[in-house]
Amino acid sequence: MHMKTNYISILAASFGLLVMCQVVHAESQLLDEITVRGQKEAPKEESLSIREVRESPARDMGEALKQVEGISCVHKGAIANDIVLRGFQKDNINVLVDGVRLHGACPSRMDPPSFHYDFAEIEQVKIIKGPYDLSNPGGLGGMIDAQTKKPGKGPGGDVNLSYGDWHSINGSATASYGADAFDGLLGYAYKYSDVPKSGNGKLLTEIYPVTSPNRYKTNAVDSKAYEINTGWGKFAINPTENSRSEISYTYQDADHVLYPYLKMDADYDKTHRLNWTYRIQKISPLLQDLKLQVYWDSVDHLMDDRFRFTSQTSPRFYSMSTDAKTQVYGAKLNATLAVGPGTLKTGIDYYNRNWDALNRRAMYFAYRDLAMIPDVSIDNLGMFGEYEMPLGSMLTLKGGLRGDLTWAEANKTNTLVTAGTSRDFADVSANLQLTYTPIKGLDIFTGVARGTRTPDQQELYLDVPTPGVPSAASNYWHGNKDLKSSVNHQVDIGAKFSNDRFYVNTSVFYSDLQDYINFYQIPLSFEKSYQNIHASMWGAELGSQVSLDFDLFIRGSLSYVEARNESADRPLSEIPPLRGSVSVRYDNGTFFFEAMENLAREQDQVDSNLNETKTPGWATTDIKSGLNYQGVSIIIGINNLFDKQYVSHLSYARDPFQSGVKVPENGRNVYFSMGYKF
Ligand SMILES: [Cu+2]
Repeated sequence: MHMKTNYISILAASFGLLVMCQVVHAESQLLDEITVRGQKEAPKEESLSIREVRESPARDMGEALKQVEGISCVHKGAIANDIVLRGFQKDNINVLVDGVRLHGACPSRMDPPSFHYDFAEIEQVKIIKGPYDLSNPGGLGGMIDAQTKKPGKGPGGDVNLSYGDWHSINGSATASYGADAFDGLLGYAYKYSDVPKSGNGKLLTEIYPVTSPNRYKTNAVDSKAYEINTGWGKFAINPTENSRSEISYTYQDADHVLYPYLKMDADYDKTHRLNWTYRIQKISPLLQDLKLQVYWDSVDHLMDDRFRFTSQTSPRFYSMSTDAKTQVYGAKLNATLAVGPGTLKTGIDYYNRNWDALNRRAMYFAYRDLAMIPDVSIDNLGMFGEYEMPLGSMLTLKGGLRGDLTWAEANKTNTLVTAGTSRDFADVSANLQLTYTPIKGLDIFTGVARGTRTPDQQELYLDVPTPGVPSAASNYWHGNKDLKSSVNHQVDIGAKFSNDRFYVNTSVFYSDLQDYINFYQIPLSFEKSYQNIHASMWGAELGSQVSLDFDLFIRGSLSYVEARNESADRPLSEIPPLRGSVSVRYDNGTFFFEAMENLAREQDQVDSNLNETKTPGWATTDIKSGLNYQGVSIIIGINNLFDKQYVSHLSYARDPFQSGVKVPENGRNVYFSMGYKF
């Protein structure tokens, strides 16, 4: 406990130091990042560059985004980390690729949206904290948009290969060509890993008691943790100087992905993503930008318990399986107009999201099929307008309004609903933002916003009845067909102070959540479901990056959030604890060395209704070093240097697919990575 308190005070002291530091030269990519973060991004915005992703041993975008203050992830195994923004997760946040809506197929979120794209496709990730993006429906907690690479002029490409402990491999290659009239890009990526070990030397698959029916079979314990192939292409034509039409397609095949967090593992995930855009700029002095986007994506996911002891006595090779499919198609038309002293952005958009999950379980004599998610379609039609204008030389005012109509309809029957059951929703989102710049380099941001999101297919119509007699060990998990849309009324205050050499960014928010959709245990029964509750959330983040003398850089971050179920007067479940990091880096543009300390406090804010338990605090150390020379980069790093055994608070699944154990984080791991860009 004393150690932890010390760490937190060291962290706080480092921030004091950061602010006081005098700063001088050192030309590098880092300075550009500091300039972008300090001067181009609003205090409520964050970004993650592909450099930061490449330097980390992260296996997917969820894990890579943990570097950003205010972002955590749910740890389920070696890969497929699910993003948590402040205290918001799942459908409370929008996780997009180039503005495309993409949803996972698994009802247990084995395949969150960020699982379905590869690093090598991405240039950078944009993050908006809070309900300030009106150009997409939902996202009452914020938005994360991964932006894909665009080909440069002439021939270009890059090759990356990283290799690390537990035979983890991440290799990718892209090739591109760009001319005035057209450009194109092709890419391929391969990822593989054996099961990682945690700090106690045990495999993540060895976390079960020897008597647990969910334990891995002997031959599966040390099998591969995942194997993923991704291929993509992008082709664009520029019919005129100010217009562009772009089409891109990605296919991803994930094979044999293990989830110690759950009772099942994934056999495969097959993902298609297709996106077409047509954009014209500078049409007239009034109409500055017009963009049409049409997209389609689909995921086919199969999971079962073939690697667990539960499948041992089954007539077939599994006792339980779920075949889940999802598909989204949609279109958006957005325009930017110069109206009066400011800029008006407006748009209309539509999407259809279908989700169908078939659960199959071994009963006494036969297998029984069940429409777990009964082929539910959600249609959404929305419109928005957002106006931004200067108020004198120091103030910028931005305000907007969005309206959405949503329909949900089940096309199959299960024990909860009959085919044809439907719901409709009408929601209004709005915000008003004021940015005050009293002196150059200081931005003070205030915002008030109303964000909304409709319940999803799972929260409405999911059905997983108990086989046999209900008991504490076999909970019934089902949706609630009467759920209302959640509404978030949020206030944000933030300040950012920056120059060419450093920035300090701080933000505080408060959310009043009406009809927040909460997962809960129905009292005096063996049932879990969803309910609308009154909840509240508040939190703060602090982030800073500083360039010092002698090519030294310091970076620090702190994130905190507290969330309450006001209806029941207890904490909300699955809220990340106080977290922070401090890093020191020497970087002369060619050579770098960095040491980083990651810290998390104990989480004692737990939901007693779900029997959530406390998670102790922890501290880990990472080091890395590398060379960048004429397009070649070489990096070697060690994560969790002292091989600490620790768990993240967000590493425990609940009924009915609870495995009963928390999944520990990876132990010490060494990684080596090489890249060449031309
Ligand atoms: Cu699954």
